[in-house]
Amino acid sequence: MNNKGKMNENSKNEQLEQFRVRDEGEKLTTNQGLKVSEDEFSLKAGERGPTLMEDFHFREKMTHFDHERIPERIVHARGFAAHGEFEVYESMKKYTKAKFLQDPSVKTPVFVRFSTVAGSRGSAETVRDVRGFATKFYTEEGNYDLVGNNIPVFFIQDAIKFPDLIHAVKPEPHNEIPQAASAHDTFWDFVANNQESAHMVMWHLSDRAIPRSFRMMEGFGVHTFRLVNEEGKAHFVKFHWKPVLGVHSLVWDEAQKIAGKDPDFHRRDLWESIEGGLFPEYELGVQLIAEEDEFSFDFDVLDPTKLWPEEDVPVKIIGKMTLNRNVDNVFAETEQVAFHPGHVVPGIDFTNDPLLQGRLFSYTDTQLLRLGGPNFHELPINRPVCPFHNNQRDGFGRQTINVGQVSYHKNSLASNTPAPVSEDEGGYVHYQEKVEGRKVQSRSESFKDHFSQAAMFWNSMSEPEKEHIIDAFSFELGKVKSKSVQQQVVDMFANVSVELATAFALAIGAMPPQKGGSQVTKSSPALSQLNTKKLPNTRKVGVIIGTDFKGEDVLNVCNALIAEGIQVEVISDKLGNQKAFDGTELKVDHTFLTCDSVLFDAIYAAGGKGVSQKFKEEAAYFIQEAFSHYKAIGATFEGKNWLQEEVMANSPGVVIEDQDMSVFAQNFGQAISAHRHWNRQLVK
Ligand code: HDE
Repeated sequence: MNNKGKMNENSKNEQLEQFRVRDEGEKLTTNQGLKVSEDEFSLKAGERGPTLMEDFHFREKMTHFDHERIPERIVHARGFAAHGEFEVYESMKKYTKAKFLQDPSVKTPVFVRFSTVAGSRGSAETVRDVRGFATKFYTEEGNYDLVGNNIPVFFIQDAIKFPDLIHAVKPEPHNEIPQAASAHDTFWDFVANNQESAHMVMWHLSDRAIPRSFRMMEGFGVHTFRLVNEEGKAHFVKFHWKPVLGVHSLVWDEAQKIAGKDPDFHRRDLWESIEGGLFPEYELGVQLIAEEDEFSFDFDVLDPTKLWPEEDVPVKIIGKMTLNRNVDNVFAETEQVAFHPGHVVPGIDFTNDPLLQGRLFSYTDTQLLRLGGPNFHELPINRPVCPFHNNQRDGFGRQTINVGQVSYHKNSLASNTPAPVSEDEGGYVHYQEKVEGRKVQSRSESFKDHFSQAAMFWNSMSEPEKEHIIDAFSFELGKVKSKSVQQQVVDMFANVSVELATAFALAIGAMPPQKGGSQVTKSSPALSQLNTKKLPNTRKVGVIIGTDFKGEDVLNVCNALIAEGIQVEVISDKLGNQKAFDGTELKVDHTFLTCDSVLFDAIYAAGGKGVSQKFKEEAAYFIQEAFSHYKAIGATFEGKNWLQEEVMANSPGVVIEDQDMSVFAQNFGQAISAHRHWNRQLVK
C-alpha cells in the first residue's frame, strides 16, 4: 500500500494484496525459489535403500511442516474472523477527537474476530460460554482495538485474579476434562469463593451464552473508557455493538446437539452469510457519563462487574459496522491477528478500572509468546494502514528494512527524526487525570456490592428466560461432584433470588437456602431478549419434500419465503433432484443423514406422495425435534401426516394449511420471524 495515498474502506484490502500469493498454475519450487522435479519420492540410495540427508527439498518440506503450529491463545483460542467497514452516522466531535468518529463520509476498514473463551482451538462452537467480540479499526491515526465480549460485565474486578479464574474454568488439570465447559467442580468452586462473579454468572447461565449466531449477539467494551474531545474535556464511555438482526439464542439441548452435528456451526454461519452477500451488520452505541457525575450512581463506574442500565444511561447509536469479506487464509489473518485494549487513538483513553489496567499489560505479553517475538505488528493483518516510524529494531522475523545510520532518539545525524509531535499535530497525550493515594493492595468499598445487579438481571428476565436460567444452574451444578460446592453455590445465589436458588437446589438434591433474598426490585427491560428485534432475514428453513410433491404450490411457498429474506434448504431421503407430480424438479441440498433439525430455524414439511415408511419416520423425527426446540413448523399437503397433528395442530408457531399457499407462506414467515415460541406446551 502506498502510505501516502488517502485512506478509505479499501485501504486494508489494498495493503493485504501486496502479501497475497496465488499458487495455482505455478511451478513448484523450494523456499529458495529452486524448481523442484520430484515431490513424491525422497532421495534414496537405491529404490529400497536408506533416505539421504542430502535431500534438501525433503528436509525443508519436513522442517517447515514440523514448525507449523504456534501456541494457541490461552483464552479465546477458538475464533473466527471477517473483514468489513465502519462508518459513523454523525460527527462525535462534541465528545471525542478520534478521527474515525468525525466524518460520516469516511469508511474505516475493520477486522473482527469472534471467539469462545474456554475451549481449545478445535473445540465446538455452540458450547455455553462467553463470546469474544474483538474489533480492529484500521484508522488514519493508527489501529484502534475494541476488544470486547458479548456480555457487558466480567467475572472478576481485578486483573490479578484472571489466571485463577481461567485455571478454574479450563479443563481440570489432573484429567483434562471437561473441554469447553464450565459445568465442573473447579469453576463452581471458584464462583462460590469469589462472589464478585455473581452478576456475570447470571449472564453466563442465561441464553446470552448460547447465541444463535455471531450475527445475532451484542458486543460490549465492558470497561469504562474515556472519550476526550479537542478541548480536552472527557466523558466516561461504555461501548456497545447492537446487531441489526436482534439478539437471539439457541436452546440448551439444541446447542449441545449442534456441538456434535456441526462443531463449526458459528463459523459456517458467518462464512456462508458473507459469501452469500448477507452481510452481518452491527450498530455502534455509546453510553456517556460526564466526569462530574462519576459518583452519581449506585455503582462505581470503575467496577467491571457492573453495567449502566440503558434506561438510566441511554445508548446513543453513532455508527454502523458491516462485515463484507471473508479472510483468504485463516492462519495468516484470524490466527495471527493480535488485539490489545491498549491500541488506542487520540480521543480515546483509559480509566482506573483495575481489570482494564491489567489487560493493558497482558495482551502484548501474550503475543510475544504466541507470535514468537516483538515484530508481530509487521504481520500483514496487524499492520496499520497509516505510516509507522520509530527506533525499534531487530528481533525474530524482522521484515522492515530500516534504511540509514540512526536508530536512536534524540539525535542530530537525522535532524532528530523520527520526531515526536505535539498534540495539535496528532501526538497521543495521555489524559491528565489527577491521581492521589497511598500504595495499597485492597479494593474500594464501592466495589463490594456483588448481588444488586445480579438481582436486577434476574428481575429483568421474562418467564421463559428465568426457566432457562434455572435449568442451566440445574445442569451445571448437576455435573458438579462436590456436595459442598453445590451447597455453597445454592447459598450464594440465594442472595440474588431465593426462588432461583430453591429451584435449582431441589433439582440437584441440595438443601434449599435457609436465608437470603434480595431487596432489589429494579429491572432493566433492555436486558431481556424477549424485547429484541424480530426479523425473518437470513433465517434458515429446512424444507422436507418427497417424490410427487405439489410442485408449483411448494415452489411458490419457497419463493415467498425467499422474498422475505429467509434461506431455504431442501431435505429429502436422497441427494440429486426431487420430482414433483407436475414434473417440476427441486435440487435436494441435504439428506436426513447429512443434516439435522437442530441446524435450522424452522422446518417445513412440504409433502410428497411417494415416500416410504422410513422417510415418514425420519421426517417426523425432524419435526418433533424442531417442535421441542420451540421452532416454527409449517406443514402442507402430505407433510401434515408427518407431524403429530393432534399434539401440534393448535400450538403456537405451528402453521398447517393446504388451501391457500400465499396465506400459508405469510403466516409461516411470521412464525419464523418470532424466533422461538416459548408459550408452546411441550409433549413430555
Ligand atoms: Fe482478554 N485476553 N483478558 N478479556 N480477551 C486475551 O490475548 C486478559 C477480558 C478478550 O480474538 C488474550 O491475544 C486478562 C475482558 C477477547 O484475538 C490475553 C483479562 C474482555 C480476546 C487476555 C482479560 C476480554 C481476549 C489471549 C483480565 C472483554 C480475544 C490471547 C484482566 C472486555 C481476542 C490474546 C482475539 C484475549 C488477557 C479479560 C476480551 C491472555 C489478563 C474483560 C475478545 O492477553
